[in-house]
Amino acid sequence: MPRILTVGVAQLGPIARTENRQHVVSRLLALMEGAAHMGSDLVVYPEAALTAFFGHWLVADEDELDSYFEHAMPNPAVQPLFEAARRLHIGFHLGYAELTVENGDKRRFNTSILVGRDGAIVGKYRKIHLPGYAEPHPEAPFQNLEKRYFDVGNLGWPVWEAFGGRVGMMVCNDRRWPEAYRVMGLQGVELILLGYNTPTHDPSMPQTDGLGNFHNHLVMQAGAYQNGTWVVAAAKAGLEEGVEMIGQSCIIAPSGELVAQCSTLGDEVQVARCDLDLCTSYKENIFNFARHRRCEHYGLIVERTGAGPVLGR
Ligand code: ING
Repeated sequence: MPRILTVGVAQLGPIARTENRQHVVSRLLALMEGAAHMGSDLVVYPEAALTAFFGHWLVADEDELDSYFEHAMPNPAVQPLFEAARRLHIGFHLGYAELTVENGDKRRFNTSILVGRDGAIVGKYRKIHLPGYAEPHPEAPFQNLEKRYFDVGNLGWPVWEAFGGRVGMMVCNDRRWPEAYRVMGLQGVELILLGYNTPTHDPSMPQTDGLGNFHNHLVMQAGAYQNGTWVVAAAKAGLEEGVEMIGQSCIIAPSGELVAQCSTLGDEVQVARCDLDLCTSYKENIFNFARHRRCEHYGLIVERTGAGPVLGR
């Protein structure tokens, strides 16, 4: 029985900092309806899909900062998404800012969840690679204050049995780091879901202006191919609160080929039939970790470079 999953990548255009959750959720519902109309079993939303990407500016007031976070998931504002998932029998991936209390302390994470076709939460991931800095850079045209607003994710990169395959998640900057794919690849992942908010300009590396879209697809196509997995990536795109962000949301096959891509900078859904069994030939042949990956010989290189522990030992 072929394991074919029809997946919708749901790109969002800008969300204004004054846009309320109800209006954003209505946009997400329209995308979910569209994806369901095209036969999707699963729809993938971006990182920070409920609010403007507030990491791009300084929020000095703690109450205002907390207003960008979800204090529970689900909650009344997003409940219509969970109900629609049940009604349409479609699962979804959602990125959002998570505020929780652990051992009496407020913790803040850049989080994503995977929700099944029955509307129940299957799994949660908290972003590990937080780009940017904790103190504002006044000279920059916009900020990236993720190190100020979020704690480093503390859930690792789990892989869940879901939707007939092995599904994992990462968030935005994680996609630039091969370890993120490999930790899930070592768990047999077949479908990686992610969202991103990526400015076209990186103030720290102006020489990469014009390369944003290339680097975006480069890292995900490589990660997909080198780990024999599908990758579905949804952008928050367009000019959001003065920051121009890339689009090009896409669905990438285990071959590394782009099989679907958004072509606007607004709310747009594209769908592809993802045959999860296409992963198997890559995992059993060219990227057969057990047969070809010789971790025991990596140590010398690691010791010479002083790099961290080698995965898989
Ligand atoms: N954003 C960006 C990303 O990794 C960035 C940070 C911007 C990196 C521009 C490189 C260039 O796509 C988030 N939210 O991680």
